Amino acid sequence: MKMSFRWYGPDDGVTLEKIRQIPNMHSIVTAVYDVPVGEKWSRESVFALKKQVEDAGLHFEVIESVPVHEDIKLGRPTRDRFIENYIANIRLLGEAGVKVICYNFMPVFDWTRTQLDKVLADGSNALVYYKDQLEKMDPLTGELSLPGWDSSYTKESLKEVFDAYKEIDEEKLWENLGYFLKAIIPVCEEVDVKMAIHPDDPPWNIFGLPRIITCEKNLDRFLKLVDSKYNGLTLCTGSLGCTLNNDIVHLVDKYSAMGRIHFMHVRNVKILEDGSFEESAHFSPCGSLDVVAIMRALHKNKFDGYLRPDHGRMIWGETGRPGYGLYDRALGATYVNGIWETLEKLDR
Ligand SMILES: [Mn+2]
Repeated sequence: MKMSFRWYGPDDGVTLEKIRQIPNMHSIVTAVYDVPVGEKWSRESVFALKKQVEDAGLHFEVIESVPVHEDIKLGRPTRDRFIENYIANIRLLGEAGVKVICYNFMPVFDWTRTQLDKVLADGSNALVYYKDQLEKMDPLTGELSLPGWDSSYTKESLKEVFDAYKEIDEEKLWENLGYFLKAIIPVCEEVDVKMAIHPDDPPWNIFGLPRIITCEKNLDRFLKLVDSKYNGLTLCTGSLGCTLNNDIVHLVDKYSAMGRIHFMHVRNVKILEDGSFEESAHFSPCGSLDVVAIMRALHKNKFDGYLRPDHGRMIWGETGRPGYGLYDRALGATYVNGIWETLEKLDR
């Protein structure tokens, strides 16, 4: 298990120096953030990023994300140009020593929450998804914008892309994902860069848009689209685990035994009675997931991929990017390190 931490680049208040001081920290998870979705990243930006990370004593081996242009998801005739750019980025990142690329295939929006600063009983605040709040949200008229969403959409362009998705059902989205994978995975095999798709978050259709990376049956189907270890998963426990329909420990065990998990996102969520959820501290009793059982499954299968503590709460008065403060994620990393060390020693 190689511990890693997401870093949003030089503008991130959580600096590389701070991240390095978390025990057992191995890799930085980052991206080039100033290039529009679908375009080629420059050699200068990628190698400057690599140098910064390595100068801080950390490895530059995981990219999250290289975003997939909407035309690829929609299967538009223009997709081939964007796939060519995507392949150029894979080759460039491979040259820079990157081992894993995380990406997702969610139409229009990345992860969705209904509130970013819900105050919990202990005075910390966290990201939450309340079904009743979601029903009142309309991205076409509201002012909704979440971190991680492509902020380049105007109201008109958002309406245009929503209209385009009226023609795309789940089967069509599968077809477009297959087309994309068949083009890129042979290149990944050639340059030794593993692709790791992030599950849809939350794992159900939202605002009428289809979502397919949601459950065991669909993960099986995904892995068979191109049956290569280079076509793998980012197993995000909080994304797949916010519904009781997914047995996270089983999924982690099954896919790590197959060698198809290249990147783990470990966080906890508390599932509420109506199917809403709140992000919680990593410690198992704080949420609905058994983090020890998740780590035990990885350990049993000799997981040697990357793992990062995913979203944390805001604690101790910290402010900053929702979900991506320093303190609670550092506590999460330390908690996971402790579980892993225990498993290693019990095994001897
Ligand atoms: Mn995640």
